[in-house]
Amino acid sequence: MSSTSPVIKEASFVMSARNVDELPAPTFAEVVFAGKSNVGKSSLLNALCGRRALARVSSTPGATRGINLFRVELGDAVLHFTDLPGYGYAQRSKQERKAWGPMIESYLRQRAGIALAVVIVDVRRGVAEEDEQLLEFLDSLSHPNVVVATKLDKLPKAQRKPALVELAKRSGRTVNGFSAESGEGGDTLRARLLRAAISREKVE
Ligand SMILES: Nc1nc2c(ncn2[C@@H]2O[C@H](COP(=O)(O)OP(=O)(O)OP(=O)(O)O)[C@@H](O)[C@H]2O)c(=O)[nH]1
Ligand SMILES: [Mg+2]
Repeated sequence: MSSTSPVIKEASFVMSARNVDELPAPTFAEVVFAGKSNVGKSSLLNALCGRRALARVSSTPGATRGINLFRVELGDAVLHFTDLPGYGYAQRSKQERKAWGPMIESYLRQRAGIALAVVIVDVRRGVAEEDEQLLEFLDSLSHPNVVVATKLDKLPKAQRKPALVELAKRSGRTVNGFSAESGEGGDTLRARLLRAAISREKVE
C-alpha cells in the first residue's frame, strides 16, 4: 500500500431497513460492520468517516436497530457501509433477540455486493464465542473479513500491543487495533477497505 492513506470525502445516510428485501439493489461494494452490542460498531463507522453523528451511538446497548446503509466516497471508490445491530445482549426481549439472528443472517446470505465484513470486538474482552461463530459463518460464505479490536484508548499505552498480540494468538486471526476516540488504526483500516472495494470491482 502506498504511504498516503485514502480519505473519506463524502458520507451520507441512505436508509434504515428492517428487512433485507427493503434494501436497494447492491450497486456498490458493501463493507459491513458487525459485532456484539455496545462494542463500538457505530462509533467506528463514524470515526472512519470523520463524522460525529452519522450513525447513532449510545452508551446503552441496542442503539442500532435495523440494517443501516450509508453511501461513502473513499478515495476514488464509492462504497456502501452497513451498520448492523449488535448481537449477544441478554437483556433484550426474547422476541427482539430472536429477530436479529435471522436479520443479520439473511443480510449476509443475500447481499451479493459484500466486499468485506469488519467484525468488531472490545480490546479488553476479546473474541467471544458468538464472534467466532460469525467469523466461521463469514468464511463459509466466502466473505472476506477482518477482526478489529476497538476502544484501544481504554488500555494504557504499554498494554495495547501485547493485548492485540494475545487476541491474535487466541483467535488465530490477524487483529487490527482501533480507537474511535483517537482515530488510531483508522488509516490502516481505510486502506484495507479500499483494497477490498477494488478487488470486488475486479470480480464483477
Ligand atoms: N473510549 C471509547 N469509547 C468508545 C469507543 N467506541 C465506542 N465507544 C463508546 O461505547 C459505547 C457504544 O458505542 P456504539 O458505537 O453505540 O456501539 P455499537 O456497537 O454500535 O452498539 P449497538 O448499536 O447498541 O450494538 C458509546 O458510549 C461509545 O461512546 C472507543 O474507541 N473508545
Ligand atoms: Mg450501533
